[in-house]
Amino acid sequence: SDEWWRSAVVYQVYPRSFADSNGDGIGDLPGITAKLPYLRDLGIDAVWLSPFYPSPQADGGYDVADYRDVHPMYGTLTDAERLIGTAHDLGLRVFIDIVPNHTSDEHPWFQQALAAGPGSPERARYWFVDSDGGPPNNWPSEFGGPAWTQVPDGQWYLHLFDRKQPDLNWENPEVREMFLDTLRFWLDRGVDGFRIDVAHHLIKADGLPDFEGDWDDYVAGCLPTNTAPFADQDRVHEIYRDWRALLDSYPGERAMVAEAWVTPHERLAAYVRSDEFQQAFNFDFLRAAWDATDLRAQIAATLDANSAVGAPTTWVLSNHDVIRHATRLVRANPATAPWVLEAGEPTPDYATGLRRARAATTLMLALPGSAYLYQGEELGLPEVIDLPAHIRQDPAFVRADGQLLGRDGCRVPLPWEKHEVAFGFSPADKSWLPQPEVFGELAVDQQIGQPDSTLELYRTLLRVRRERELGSGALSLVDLGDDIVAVDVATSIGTTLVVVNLGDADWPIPADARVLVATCPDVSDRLPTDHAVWMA
Ligand code: GLO
Repeated sequence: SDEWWRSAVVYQVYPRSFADSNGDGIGDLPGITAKLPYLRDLGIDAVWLSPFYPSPQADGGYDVADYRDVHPMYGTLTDAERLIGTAHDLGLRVFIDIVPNHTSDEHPWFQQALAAGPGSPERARYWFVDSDGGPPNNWPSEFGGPAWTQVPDGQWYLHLFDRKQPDLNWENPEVREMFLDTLRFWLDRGVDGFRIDVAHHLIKADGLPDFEGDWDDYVAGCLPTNTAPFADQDRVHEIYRDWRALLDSYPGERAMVAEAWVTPHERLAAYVRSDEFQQAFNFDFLRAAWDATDLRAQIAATLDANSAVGAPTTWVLSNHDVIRHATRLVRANPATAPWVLEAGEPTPDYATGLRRARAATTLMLALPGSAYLYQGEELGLPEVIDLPAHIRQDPAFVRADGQLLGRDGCRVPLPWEKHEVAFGFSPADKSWLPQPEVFGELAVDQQIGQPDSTLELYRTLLRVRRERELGSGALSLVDLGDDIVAVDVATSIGTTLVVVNLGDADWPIPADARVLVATCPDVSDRLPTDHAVWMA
C-alpha cells in the first residue's frame, strides 16, 4: 500500500460557490467537472466536495435530507458519477462530505418521528426527551440559544447545531446501519475518501448531564473537549473502527478524515490510530495569531502528538467555516473565536493580509504531512465583509442576531474571468451572493501566467513540494531568531530550509543559499517583513 493520503494536498470545493454551469447563479456539479483541469494544473492530489445532497439548505447543505442523492440544483447522481470519473481520468482523487451527527428536520426519518409520537421506534433514532419547565439540560447550540427545541406534544429534541439539524441517536443500531449503507453506496460509486463532519459529537454521555464548563473556554479550545458531555466521548471510536473496516474491504486505499474540534492534541491523536481515521484536521493554524512564538509552538506540539501514533499531520489555513486567512491574519482582535468576525470590527488591511497569507501558505506547504486548501485561497481572496444582512444565510449570523457576521463572507462565488458577467462564475449575470469589485482583479484569468500572482505562487509551491518530496520529509525547527519561523525539511532529494519573517526588520539571506521559491520577486540578499522563502 502506498498510503497516498499521508502527503496529499486536498482542495476543498464548496459546490454552491465554485462554478455554475446552468445560469441559475448557484454552482453545480457539471460546473465543478468542467473546472477539474484547472485543479489538476494547480497541482493538487484530491478534491473534497462539501455536501451536495438534497437539503433545505438551512446550513449550507450540512442539513441533509437524503444521503444518497444529489440536490437538483447541483445536478443528478449521473453528474456525480461523471465528476468522479473525470477526476480519476485526470489523476485526482475525490473526497465527499458525510454528516452523521444530525440529519435535516426534513429527512424522512425526522418527519416520521414527529408523526409517530413519544415512545415510538421512530423517535428513538433521535434524542427526544420529556421535560417539564424548560429544556432537559443546559447544553447550548453552536449557533446560539439552547440545544433543545420543544415539539407540540411536549417532548424536546436535541440539536447541537440549528433547530433544523436534529441530532441522531448513535446508540440506535438502525442509525449505525443507515450510515454503513450510505458509505457503501458512495464507495461503490468510486469515491476515494470521506470527510466526516463534527466527528467528535456523535456519542453523548449517559444520562445527558449538564455541561459544567465555561462555554467560551470550550469554544476557544482551552478545555479538554471531553469535559463536555456532548463531545469527544470515548465510545465514539467504536463507530469509526466499524467504518474503517468497511473502507479497508474496498480496493484502492479509501481514506477518511475527521473534522474533530478536539483538544488537547493527545486526544485528537486518538482518532488517527491505525484502525480508525487516516487523518484528522489539525486546526491549530486557524487559532494561531500572526506571531512567531505561537506558530513555532503549534508546529512542535502537533508533530509531537502525531509522531506518537505514527499518523500524518494535517495542516489547514482556511475552510468554509472560518474567515479567509488573507483577512484573518491581520485581524485586530485575533483572541476572539477565529471563525467569525464581529459586527463593527474594523476592516483589516488587505495588502498586509495578503502578504501574510502568502507567507503562511508558503510555510504550510513545506510542512510534512497532508495540506488542505480551500477554494479561492489560491487567488488570495479576502473575506467579504460588507454583505447585506438580508442576504446572509448562515445560521451563525441569523441566530446571533447579526452580532457575528457568520460564515457567508468566505463562501462568495469564485471569480474566473474579469470581463465576464458574474466574473465568469455563471453564464448568466447571477451569483447567489454578490461578488465585490476586487474579485475582478483577483480572477483566475488575471493571475494565470503572471509570475508574481498568488495563483502562480501556489502552482510553484505545489510543483516544488512534489519535486522535493516535502510532504514526506523529516522536519525540524531551526532557531534563527525570535521573530523568525524557520524549519528544515530533509528528504532523499536534500534539505530545504524554509524561513518566514514575522519581524519588523529584513532578514539577511545567506550568500550561499539557493532560493527555490519566495513570496516576493527580489530576494537575492534579504527577506522583508511578512515574507517567506524556500532555500536549498
Ligand atoms: C463545521 C461544519 C459546518 C457545519 C456544522 C454542522 O463544523 O463544517 O459547516 O455547520 O458542522 O454540520
